[in-house]
Amino acid sequence: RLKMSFEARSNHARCPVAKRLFQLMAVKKSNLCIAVDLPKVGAILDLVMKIGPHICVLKTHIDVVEDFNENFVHSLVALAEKYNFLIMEDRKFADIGNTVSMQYGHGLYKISQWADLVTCHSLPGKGVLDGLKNGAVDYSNKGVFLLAEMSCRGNLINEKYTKDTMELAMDGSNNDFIAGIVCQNPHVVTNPGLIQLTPGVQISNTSDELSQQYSSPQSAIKEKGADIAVVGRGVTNSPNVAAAAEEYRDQLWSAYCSRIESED
Ligand code: UP6
Repeated sequence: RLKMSFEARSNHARCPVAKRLFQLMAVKKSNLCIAVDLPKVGAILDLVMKIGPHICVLKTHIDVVEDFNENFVHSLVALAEKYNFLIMEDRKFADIGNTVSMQYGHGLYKISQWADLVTCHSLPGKGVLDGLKNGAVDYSNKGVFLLAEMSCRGNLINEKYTKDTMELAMDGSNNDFIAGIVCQNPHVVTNPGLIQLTPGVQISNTSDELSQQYSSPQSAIKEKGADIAVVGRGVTNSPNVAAAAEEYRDQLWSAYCSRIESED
């Protein structure tokens, strides 16, 4: 997987959204996902207009938005079409099927109506995925990223949990819905059709005060095996977000090119 191009890997994807994302990444030459963890819709939309040209995925935490309204998600979807990126709501679903079905399709946010991708903990087992499928109007154009590992220091995930998560992801009844895996190590994802998403990437810091741990763009792609790197505050706290997004995009894309081209 690590030496294959995104174009070639798109043929291995079982989930239609993963196939679309591989192709989008190859065409746009971007493997940058930006996390827009900001509280106001105006600031989010303003940021997205600046970073849109550089990203393959925009990652949201819709429940940190203070002035949420439906027009906001319509604007986000319009920007996703204009700049050609996918929207991932990082909800980290982790409950019984019936509950996640409601959380995904209903409530204030109606996530399934606007997010192409969502994140999900594997902790509850297969039921959480059945619940998500149930909460989507048509799950054939939706995808899930399962968390097999986390970036924060002291997290309770162990090797068995990671391995069992991969078994869940590869299960024949789910693999058309699993777009990828959130993890931190290069050996977790072996199937070339799955996309490795790796958060905890920053150029100027190695940690924050709340246990987050960072690696550099190069290390995320070449040592940790990320296909897509998630950058949050590294871009959003920058005085020039467009320039910062471009810098991360260039570094991440060169690291991917060198990974697939190198001899080792
Ligand atoms: N995230 C992590 N680590 C994980 C999973 N998800 O940091 O293991 C998410 C956070 C945040 C983003 O919820 O939205 O990735 C990282 O943001 P940062 O770059 O500002 O630390």
